[in-house]
This record gives sequence, structure tokens and C-alpha cells, in this order.
Amino acid sequence: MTTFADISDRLAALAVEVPSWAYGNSGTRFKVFGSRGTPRTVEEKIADAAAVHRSTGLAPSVALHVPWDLVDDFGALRRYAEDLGMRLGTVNSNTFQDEDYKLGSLTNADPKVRQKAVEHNLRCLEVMAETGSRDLKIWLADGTNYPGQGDIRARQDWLAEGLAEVYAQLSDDQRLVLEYKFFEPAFYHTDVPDWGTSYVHVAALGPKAFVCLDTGHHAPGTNIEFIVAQLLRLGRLGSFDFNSRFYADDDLIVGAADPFQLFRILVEVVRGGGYGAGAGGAGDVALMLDQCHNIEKKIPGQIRSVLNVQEMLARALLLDTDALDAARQDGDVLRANEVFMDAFYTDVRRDLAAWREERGLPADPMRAYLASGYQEQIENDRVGGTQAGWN
Ligand code: PSV
Ligand code: MN
Repeated sequence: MTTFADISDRLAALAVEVPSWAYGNSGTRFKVFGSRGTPRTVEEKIADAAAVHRSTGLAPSVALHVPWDLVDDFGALRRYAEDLGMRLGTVNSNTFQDEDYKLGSLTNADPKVRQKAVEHNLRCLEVMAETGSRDLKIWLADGTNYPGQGDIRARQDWLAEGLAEVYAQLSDDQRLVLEYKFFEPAFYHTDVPDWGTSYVHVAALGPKAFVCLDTGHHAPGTNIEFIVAQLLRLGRLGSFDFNSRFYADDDLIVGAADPFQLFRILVEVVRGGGYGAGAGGAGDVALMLDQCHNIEKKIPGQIRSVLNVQEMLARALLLDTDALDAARQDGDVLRANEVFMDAFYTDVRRDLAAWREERGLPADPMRAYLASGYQEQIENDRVGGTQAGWN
């Protein structure tokens, strides 16, 4: 039997990276709703991320998206974050919102556009040197809508060439993570649609390139924990973009649609050495959120997400692996499943509340945030200006 006391110290290694864009307005193609208190600047986004960290103790770093979070002085932004007890994390390049990229970025048939996309990623590496970030995350919206539209084979070659140009400029302590997504915005083919394609490219690049797994980027029914197990086995799982989905890339609160899937994923992360491995190792997986809060308040939405990760991680750590191994050795199918489900069904909420209090954190981070007055303060103060969004 594994008890909560046994896992208490291990839980302390959890650090979730929150996305700056979660604090800005987002929506669907039908409507982007504004909301009071939404940040107007990247500094305000970081301040909101710091509010999540203050109440949970779980989210000490914030990922940036360039150019959404472009500032003149990233060194100053870093100091601003550090004064708030935050780190600047993964830098996400963005080659999907410029007119030039309509027919692709790193896979565009026009070499000038491909070069522009490479240069944008190189600029992101410069930003990372100033922010102290380790990871450059590349997600490409590249793909085609109609059979015959593009040379899907040539586009793979262009992609490999462009990624290699970027990879060549990584410093020793920087990494490149390549995110895949099976469709959207392209509807016929996507240039990096699945983990296999991402793996092929990062393996060709070298040891500083990894796959980013966004949990919302798979066909319904995909066994995501198997992908996690395989990528960890190969030493190529670089990061997660956690979110939750009912239908497509819904970007909902982590664990909202399928808490059991989140549990199964985290079991494989722990099993594969991807949790708490410490900096630098191949099992060093960045646990990031990639989320939108279209209708709910954004800071409480982020708090709920990081708490859901913590809760499911605790349950995953509670898995009695000795009992599981014994049942597997005996070929006892039902016992093995029972051991697995016992961990999933363990209610850890009271233990986690006590664990937080022992560490000087609020027992109930959500209530503590709501009582802190921060939400009222930003709703009153942030008047005028342009609310941040996907532009
Ligand atoms: C694409 O759907 C994606 O998952 C990528 O990570 C982008 O950078 C992000 O969403 C934008 O929200
Ligand atoms: Mn993502």
C-alpha cells in the first residue's frame, strides 16, 4: 500500500507552466467575449499568472507567445516577472497569423516565406536568451485544404530544412519542441499531424529536439497515454500542452472532460521517469497548460486547471506499483485493473488541503483567491486600453 505520507515529498516537485494567452480574451470563430479585468499588457498577464502561483504554489513560470507578447526589452520583462516570484518559460513562435503564411510557413512553396518563418524562430531564440527560457516551442498551422493543393512530400523536406536551420542556432541549454496537431486550421492534410511525424523530425535534428504533446490534438478515442509511454521510452517527450476536450481542440480546463484520461497520462509520465527528473535529463518534461477561458473567469480557470493536475498527479503517485506488478506477473487481469482503479478513485482532496497548509499555502486555493480581492482590484483598475487577445 502506498499512502499519502509516502508521496508527500514527491508532490513538492510539481511545477506547472501557465500560458500567458490564457489570461487574454479568446473565443471561437463565432465570438470573442471580452471580460472585465482582462490584461492589456504582457506585464498584466504575468501579474495574473503570479496570482495563480500565490494561491496554489504550483505555477511558478509563464509561457510567452511571440509576437502576442512582444516587448521592447525582454530583460526588463524578466526582471518584472522575477520581482513577482515568477520565471519566464517556454517561448512559442507564431507563424500562423501573418498574411504571408496563408499557404504555409516553414512548408510554404515560396522560399522567401520559408526564410521569413525561419528568421522569426531565430528571433525567438534571441528572446529566449534574454528571458532565460529553455524551450522554443514550434507549432505550425501549415497544411492544405484540398487534395492536390500542395506537394505533401516536398513540404516535409522544406520543413526538415527549416527546422535544421533553427536547431543549428540553439545554445547548449536550449531545446526545440515540435508540437503536432491532427487538423485545424488545415482540413485536408497537416504537415505535422501526429507524434510520429514530430518524432521523425526531432530525431533527425538531434538530442536537443523533443516532441510537444498537446492533449487536445488527437482524434477522439486516441490512447494518449500510450503515446506518452512511447515518447518517454524514446527519450523524446519534451513537454505537454495540457487542456481538455469533448470534441476537437476545445482547450477547456484540464481534466474537465475526462479526469480518468488525465490520471492515465500522469501514471505513464511517472512510470516513464518524466516527473521530477530534474533539469537536463531526457525525462525532463515541461508540464504546461495551453488553454482558453472563453466564458469563465480566467484566473480561477487557471487555478482549477493546475489543481486538477496536482490532484491527478497525487492519485498517480499513489498507484501501488508493487501490487500492480504482482498482479501482472500472476496474469491476474482483474486484480491489476482493481489496483489501478483504486488509485484513481482515491479521494486526495483532504490530504492535499493539509499538505498545502503544512507548506504555508491556502488549504483551499480557489476560495483564497476569491477572498483575496485581486479579482475586484483588476476589474476596477483595468479600465481603458485594449484588452489582450489573439492578436
Ligand atoms: C494550436 O492549436 C496550439 O495548441 C499551439 O500550441 C498554439 O501555440 C496555441 O494552440 C495557441 O493557443
Ligand atoms: Mn498547444
